Amino acid sequence: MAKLTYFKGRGRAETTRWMLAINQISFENIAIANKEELAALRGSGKLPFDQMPLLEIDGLCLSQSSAMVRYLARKGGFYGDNDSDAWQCDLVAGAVADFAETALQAAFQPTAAVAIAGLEVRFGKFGPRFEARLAANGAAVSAGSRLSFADVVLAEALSNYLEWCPDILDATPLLKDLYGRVTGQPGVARYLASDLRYAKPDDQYILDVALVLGRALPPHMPDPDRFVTPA
Ligand SMILES: N[C@@H](CCC(=O)N[C@@H](CS)C(=O)NCC(=O)O)C(=O)O
Repeated sequence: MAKLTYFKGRGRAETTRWMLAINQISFENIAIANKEELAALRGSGKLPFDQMPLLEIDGLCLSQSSAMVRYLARKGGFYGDNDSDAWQCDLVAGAVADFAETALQAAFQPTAAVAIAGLEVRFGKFGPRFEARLAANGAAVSAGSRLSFADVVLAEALSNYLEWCPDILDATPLLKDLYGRVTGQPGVARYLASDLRYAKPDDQYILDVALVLGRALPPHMPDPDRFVTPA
């Protein structure tokens, strides 16, 4: 069974979870809960850049979420059929990474209204372009001629946007349809309904991350430096 080590939440591990899910690869979440556990993990030599997430699979220790996603894409045949398809997958996945960052940061905003406003602006930039790409491609997928990891990471990003802005896909029907098809894939549907899927990030998640990394909390939270380790 694969092992995915990260905080107790979605964050930068979530695209890998969706790729494990679509590949129907069983995995367990290992949640690092404090500085001591992170220090031990770093001491194990499994993190080449001292960063999480870590994916242990096929006897390998994989780091960098984008590399994990691509490893799983190659493994499951989700990287298109030729170099041109693969380039398209990378193009879309690169745009998705930019688009997804706003959703990753949403829970760290001072209020829900600020988070939602930021997501709406970001969707206004990228949503119509993803929609246009689906229309132009004609294959109901964002890259190449069949479902790829680009569609999976796009749907993962959209799942976060939808939690904050439930109507956000109403004006982009092709994107909405793609979202439904990815989340309807058997492995993904099973994952989303399982205990492996963490809830939408909340203040507790932000506290967990700051505690583990010894970092400051967002400035709007009480006593923002409470976990910062003096140099
Ligand atoms: N590009 C990396 C970013 C990894 C990253 O920044 N991880 C954070 C947690 S979300 C971390 O481990 N930070 C501690 C550090 O950078 O030393 C990825 O996507 O895997």
